[in-house]
Amino acid sequence: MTGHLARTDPEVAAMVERELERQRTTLQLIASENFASPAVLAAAGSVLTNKYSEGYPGKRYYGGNEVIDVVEALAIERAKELFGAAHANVQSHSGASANMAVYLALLEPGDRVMGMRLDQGGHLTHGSPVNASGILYDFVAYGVREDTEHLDYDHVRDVAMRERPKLIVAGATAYPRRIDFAAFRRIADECGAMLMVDAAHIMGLIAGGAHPSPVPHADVVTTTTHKTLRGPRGAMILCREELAARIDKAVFPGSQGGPLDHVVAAKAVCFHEAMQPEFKEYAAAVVENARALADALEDLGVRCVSGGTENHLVLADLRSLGVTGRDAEKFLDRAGISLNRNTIPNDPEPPLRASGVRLGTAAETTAGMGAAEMRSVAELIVRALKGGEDEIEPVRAEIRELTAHFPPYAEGIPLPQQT
Ligand code: DSN
Repeated sequence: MTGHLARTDPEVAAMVERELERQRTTLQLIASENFASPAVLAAAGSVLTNKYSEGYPGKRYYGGNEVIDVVEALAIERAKELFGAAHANVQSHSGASANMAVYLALLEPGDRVMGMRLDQGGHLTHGSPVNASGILYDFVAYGVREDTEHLDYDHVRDVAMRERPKLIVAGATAYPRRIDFAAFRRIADECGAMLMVDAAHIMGLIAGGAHPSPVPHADVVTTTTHKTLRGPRGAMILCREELAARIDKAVFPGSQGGPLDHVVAAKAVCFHEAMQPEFKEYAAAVVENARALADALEDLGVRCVSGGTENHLVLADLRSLGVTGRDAEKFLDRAGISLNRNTIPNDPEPPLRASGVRLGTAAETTAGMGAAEMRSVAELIVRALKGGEDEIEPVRAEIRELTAHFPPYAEGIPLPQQT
């Protein structure tokens, strides 16, 4: 080990190496994760981390921002171009911060907001009672149909007309179907609400044309940049021009201090990558792989919530295998398969146990896996869950073999010993 990190702090350098090894030799099926490109990692690990730049391009509270101004303006222009948005704020540190900034911009404490039920796919920041969103605002929820497990837009409309929210939040963390943003817009208009779309999970699919865009329909769109969009860990907010000043003010000084300029630069790189023709192929392959994974699981007797998928994720109902989501998550971790437990709609189990697991294809598609590998993945998962302890080691060995053919960062990566 000869690089700076290895020389200065071999302990941390070893951890970075160990995590890279884990990512290379186990299956990454967590639906909110991906492998950011070496270019994104390089920008995120750059000297831009040294700068303070509270404010916005041309209006900073610190000197020396002539380069940072150009970087942030470039990220903003690319975000607007990529998604056809009137305004972009690229400073949000995370999806949760982005959502809270939007609420700060558009709502007064106590205002009524409508979001998707958390146990049916909504996010913590869509009104969970233990999150600031649920503490500060009066959230009411809509859900999926009991029979189809698809969003029921008549039900969404009924709740909206009854509750008259000031803001409707569309978007989810565990919903395998396309979302009809035009329907949400019609409902918002009818009940006099604004519409915010939390597109964090599907933003890469939108960028690549594999999911319809919410941008023409929503007043505000929030997203993380590290899920299907495959950028650095972070977030951004897109909005109509009329809301631009309110949104910017709610991010800084409303809820954040200095932006993470190295991450803003990495977001610019990720937008550039998402504009390339290959990204369209990538987004289509992510959806195709999720469909192949769902089909294979169903063939093996595992029910997929809503009957399958139209995006990057699959929600598998494990009750036919007699295992809870929690036990499956722990067990599969030991077999080299990384995913997370998840409630299924109307789950008989509490969230900590849950009846299902959520699987996503964004990361392993980046690594190069295709539909044939997804079938193998489904077989290995079912084999491990049915076989118990005896199957852990054999499945682990097969995962090692499979991932050896699809290593992330095959093209090289700045390792601690090199930088
Ligand atoms: N934790 C993210 C996810 O896994 O979907 C959402 O914040």
